[in-house]
Amino acid sequence: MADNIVINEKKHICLGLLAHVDAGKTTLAESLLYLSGKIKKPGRVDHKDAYLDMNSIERERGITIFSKQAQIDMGELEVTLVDTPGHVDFAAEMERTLQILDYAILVISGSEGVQSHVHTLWRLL
Ligand SMILES: Nc1nc2c(ncn2[C@@H]2O[C@H](COP(=O)(O)OP(=O)(O)O)[C@@H](O)[C@H]2O)c(=O)[nH]1
Ligand SMILES: [Mg+2]
Repeated sequence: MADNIVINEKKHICLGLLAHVDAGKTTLAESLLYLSGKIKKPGRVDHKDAYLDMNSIERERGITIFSKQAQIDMGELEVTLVDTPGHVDFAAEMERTLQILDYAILVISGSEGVQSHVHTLWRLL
């Protein structure tokens, strides 16, 4: 994909999380933010305190509606992490992020397997 941008001599990448709704994108984002030291306590979608599901409607419904980003410092690497909505109703919001991603993680639910929306996401990527 696009050349990576160098900011302050650090490599910078834009990393997107994509998946069918409820596969675990926001939960994975929460873990990455916690393990990198960005947040002190891991929140949970079902406890309505996930860092990136900050909108009141998102917290109430337990789903991501808006794409959102967080900055993670990983030593030599600066990562802009982008969480996206997996619900088909909000697909336009997810597609909006594709043009700025250097890399993407396509999350597959271990219990649900490869769902139809995963094929669509794979083709889009
Ligand atoms: N058992 C289990 N539940 C998970 C896991 N990852 C996410 N969940 C649960 O699955 C639901 C949806 O997760 P969420 O991160 O909101 O998925 P998203 O829609 O892809 O952002 C939440 O209730 C999570 O607590 C996992 O690895 N194991
Ligand atoms: Mg989510």
